[in-house]
Amino acid sequence: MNKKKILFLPLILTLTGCEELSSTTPITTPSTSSPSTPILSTEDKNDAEAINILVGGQAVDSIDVNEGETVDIEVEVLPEGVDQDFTYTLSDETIATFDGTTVTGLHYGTSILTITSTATSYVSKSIFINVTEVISQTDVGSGLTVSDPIYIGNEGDSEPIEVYFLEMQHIYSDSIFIKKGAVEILIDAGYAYDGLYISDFLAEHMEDDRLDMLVVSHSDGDHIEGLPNALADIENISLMVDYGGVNSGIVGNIREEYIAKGTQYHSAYDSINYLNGASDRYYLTDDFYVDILDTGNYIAPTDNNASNPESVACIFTYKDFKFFTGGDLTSAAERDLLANEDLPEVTLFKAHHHGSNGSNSQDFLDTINPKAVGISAARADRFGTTPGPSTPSNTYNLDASSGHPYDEAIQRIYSAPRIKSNKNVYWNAVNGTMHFTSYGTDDFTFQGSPTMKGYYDLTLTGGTPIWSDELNDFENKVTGEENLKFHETKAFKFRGYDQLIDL
Ligand SMILES: [Ca+2]
Repeated sequence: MNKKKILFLPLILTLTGCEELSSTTPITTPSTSSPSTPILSTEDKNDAEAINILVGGQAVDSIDVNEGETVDIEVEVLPEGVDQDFTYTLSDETIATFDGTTVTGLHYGTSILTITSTATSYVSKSIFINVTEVISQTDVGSGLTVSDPIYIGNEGDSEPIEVYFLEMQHIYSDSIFIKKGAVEILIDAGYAYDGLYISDFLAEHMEDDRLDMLVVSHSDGDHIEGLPNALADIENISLMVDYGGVNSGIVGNIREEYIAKGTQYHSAYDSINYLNGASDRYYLTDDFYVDILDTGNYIAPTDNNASNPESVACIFTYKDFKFFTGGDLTSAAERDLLANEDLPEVTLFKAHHHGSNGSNSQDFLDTINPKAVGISAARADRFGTTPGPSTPSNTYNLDASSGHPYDEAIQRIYSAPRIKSNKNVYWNAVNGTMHFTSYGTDDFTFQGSPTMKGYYDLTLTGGTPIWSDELNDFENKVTGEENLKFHETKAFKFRGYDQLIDL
């Protein structure tokens, strides 16, 4: 039994907005499980030397409380046996309130509670009250207006937006995952084998079991074949937007399966033409939305399959952060976009078509003037189209004689105004799965991960791949370079980029 005297306040309110009471007026302590205010001998009054704030009998320096929940506190006076009156202040009443015995969490943040002896002002104690937000979805809206977003509830007001470029197993395939708290979006899903990894990734990274939006950019296999595997454990999807056309193949099956479970579905064609209840803007939350952009190329409802120029182009906006992603759009489609849309500058751009030379035109890049570019390409891939072990004879693509990203496209990306100065170019082959984070500014932080596959740098061995029995791989393999910018790694030497690009 703790021999120290525990006082269940009287406290004297000094809170702004509260009625101030005279120093001789103790507040009646609400009677809960606490004992009533103890009567102490008056000769000990004003002799307090220190106080502690207790939760569950333990002195604390901070309290963690969820929004809407309460914590009871007590004040311990030292030395024991002293009667005392107190005042208290809270640094932010919008975050938490205190009624003399109970702290109530109101809103995410930290407030400081200070309790001070009325008789001896230097006898005081301050603690942090940390209020944790409660993430919960109460409903699914239409997404058509700011007041009826797809995610209704608190998705995590304090959470940043995060954009992941997932490292794919195949040389060129594509999958992007976006999350803002419990609002989660998947864009494309690579090849079938990639879908298995994506499924594991979703299980690890999703806050809940509802995918809030699925975007399918176009019908090429390296963007859609992984969908069934990727979505295998996803029960619900709130909104699906894709390239449109008739229901057929993998994507047609996905549409039918999820529409039957209540998914709101719109094609890109319907979205820019406001048909069948669609809109060119969908609100995920009240301050996070996606605009479907008019490329002029979206396939009609009667068409089948969408190729590169018919990819869905969209910009995700969270406050001042903008992410442009447009599948495999070609330079011609980029020109159409420039003609049809007044494009803003963006924070992050997914290089079109894995950094292809037939995409990523200079006018387009200069207009959207990205602060960072991510290149979704796994180069170099020893596997070709089927993942498997390295063999001395499987030098697929080690010579880098063709493909993505392409030298001249890289040069154009590095010529875009902001990239020219900041050189924020990232590439799965070097950076593994790439993770961009922003708290709603036109800025980001970047984190790479060790590449699952590594890449192969022929400059390490004089331009010729050399097999190592000891490594059971090529000596040219480069792995584990974490969190490094493209230009800070050996990646650019892979194809002589150090000579091509004025770094
Ligand atoms: Ca969700």
